[in-house]
Amino acid sequence: MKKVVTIQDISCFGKCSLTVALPVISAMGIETAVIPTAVLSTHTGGFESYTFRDLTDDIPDIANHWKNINLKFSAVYTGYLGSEKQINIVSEFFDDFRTDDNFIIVDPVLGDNGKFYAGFTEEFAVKMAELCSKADYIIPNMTEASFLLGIPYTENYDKAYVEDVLRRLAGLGCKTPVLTGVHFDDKKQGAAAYDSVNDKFYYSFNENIKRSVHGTGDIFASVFTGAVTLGKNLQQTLDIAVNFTFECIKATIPYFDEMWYGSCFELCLGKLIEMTSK
Ligand code: PXL
Repeated sequence: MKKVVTIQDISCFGKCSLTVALPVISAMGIETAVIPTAVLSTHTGGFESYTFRDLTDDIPDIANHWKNINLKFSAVYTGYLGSEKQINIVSEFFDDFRTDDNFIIVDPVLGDNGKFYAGFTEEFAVKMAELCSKADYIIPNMTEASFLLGIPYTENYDKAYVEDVLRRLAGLGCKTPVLTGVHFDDKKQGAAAYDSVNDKFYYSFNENIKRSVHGTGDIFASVFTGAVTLGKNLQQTLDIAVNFTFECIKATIPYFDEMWYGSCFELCLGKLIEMTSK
């Protein structure tokens, strides 16, 4: 059985990071080990006075135990990381758990809509860019790509701009950068990827539901990780991740007011199993 490890926070309420990655990757038939980087009472997007317990110091002990019992993973997938120290430790984890045939996937969680999430800074983005250099796949949105590259954020772009950003992201050292939330008009939204080894671009789009739903970046990255782990090719992987993310946003439409903090992804897990087994 395929096994992945995902390293990110657990926001106890709010449907993102581990409360998304664990059910989503498991539904794809993949054993999912976790390393929680922090425990928060909620995510930081719109809630106030949330608690934050940092678990950075636990990570090396967990890694050492796993080295002693010789655990191996088909993929190592990181999401929200809470401090520069944590990035250093995760970087060492990559060195310890990289094998000849596994993948490292970094979702460089930094922000959205041109702004950093609470607590992140330009210095932190520089550190995250260093971590990206060790990854096979990175999965930023346009905001995160701009912070990683130190370029201005724009919502008015064309295909040439997207491809230039993807080439620059590959220049950080990662083989296959993937940009999420890509749209060239009001009708379609999706993702673009650049296979820098073969110098080829890939795109996948679905209908654009013009509403930003919290946690959809984590849904996309989790499904992407699962599909790559199952051996899907880059086009299939993009299609499954884009289509499932779309399904989750669509399923949330009747609940938008009640669900301002997340998506109704649970209602779509059956569809994910169907998409995965095709
Ligand atoms: O969805 C990304 C994410 C993960 N973890 C925490 C967050 C966010 C985004 O706001 O606050 C704690």
